[in-house]
Amino acid sequence: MVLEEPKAVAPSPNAAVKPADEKRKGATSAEAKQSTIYIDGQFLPESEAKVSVFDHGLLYGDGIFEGIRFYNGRVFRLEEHLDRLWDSARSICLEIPLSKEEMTEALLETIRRNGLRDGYIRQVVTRGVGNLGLNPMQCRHPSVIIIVATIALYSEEVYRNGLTVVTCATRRMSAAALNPAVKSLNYLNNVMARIEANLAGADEALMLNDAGNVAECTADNVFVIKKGQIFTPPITAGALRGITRSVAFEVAEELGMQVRETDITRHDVFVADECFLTGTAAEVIPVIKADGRVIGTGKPGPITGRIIARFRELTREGDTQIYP
Ligand code: PXG
Repeated sequence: MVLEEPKAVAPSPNAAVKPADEKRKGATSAEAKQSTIYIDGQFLPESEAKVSVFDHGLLYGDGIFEGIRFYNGRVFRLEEHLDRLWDSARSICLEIPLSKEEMTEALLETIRRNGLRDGYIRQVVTRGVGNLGLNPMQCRHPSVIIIVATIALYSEEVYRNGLTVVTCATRRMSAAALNPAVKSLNYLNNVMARIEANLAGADEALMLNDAGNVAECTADNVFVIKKGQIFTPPITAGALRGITRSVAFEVAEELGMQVRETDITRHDVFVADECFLTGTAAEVIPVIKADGRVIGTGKPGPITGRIIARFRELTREGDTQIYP
C-alpha cells in the first residue's frame, strides 16, 4: 500500500481510513466527529472506545485481525474473512468469544450505526487483559473490537499509471518462526518492510522469503504475467492466502487464463510483461517499476486492466447485505 502525505491519492490501509462520520446526516457537529465502535458487546463513540494497557494485544501483539471491505451496501467476501479470522484464532489458541453468526451481526450493526454503504471494517480480537507476564493463561477474556471507517481509494490515476516497488532487506517471516498465515497483531515484520519502501521513495516493498524468492508485499499479494501466463508465489513461499488473491484466481479463470502458483524470483518480476498487486485495501493495482527496472512497457498491461475491470464489477455484488 502506498503511504503518503495528505496530498496522497494512494494511502495505505492505515493512512486511508478515517472515521465514518460526515455521512451521518443530522448529526450535531460534536457527534459528527465520532464514529461508533464495537467493543465486547457495546457500541461506543470513538472517544470512549478504549482497551486496557494490560491487554496482551498491546503488550505483546498477542491477537489477530482482519481487514474487510464493503461496497454498495454489501460486505465483500465476508465468509472468507471470517473463516480466516477463525483459522488465525485456532492457530494461536485464542477462543473468539462469539459465534460466526454473532460476529456477523455485530459487524453489520456496527456498519449500520455508522450509516455507511462503502467502507472498511477492521476486526480485532486481542488476547485480553492479563498481567505483565507474557503467559496468556492469565488472560481470561479475549476482547473483540470492530472499527468501521471510510477508506480513501487510490485515485484513478494510480490505477492508470501503476505503482513502483523496491525489494527490501527485511525478509518475510519464516513459517517456522511465526507463520505469516496468521494475521496476528504482530505486524512489525511488514512495518519494517514498509519503512524501507518509504525511505527508498517507493510505493511498496517487495518482500523475499529466506530462500530469496518473492513472498508478497507488505499488505498485498504479488502477481506477474509473462507471455500471457499468470504466476503468483505459493502460500509456502510466505504469501498470505489473500482473499483478493483468490478473487484474482476466479477472474483469471473467467477470462480463460489460469494462475500458476510457483516460486518467483526478483528476475521474474524484472522481466515480466505485467505485474500487479492484490489486497483488500489496494484491490487490484498495477506495478510498473521494480528496483528501478521498468516492467513491460512501463504502463499497466492489458491483462491487468481486464482483471481490474472484472474485479470492480464483482465488488458491486458483495455477498452480505447490510441494510434491510
Ligand atoms: N499480504 C499480507 C501480509 C496482508 O496483510 C494481504 C496480503 C492481502 O490479503 P487480502 O485478503 O486483503 O486480499 C494482506 C491483507 C491493514 C490491512 O489495515 C491489511 C490487510 C488488508 C486490509 C487492511 O493493514 N492485509
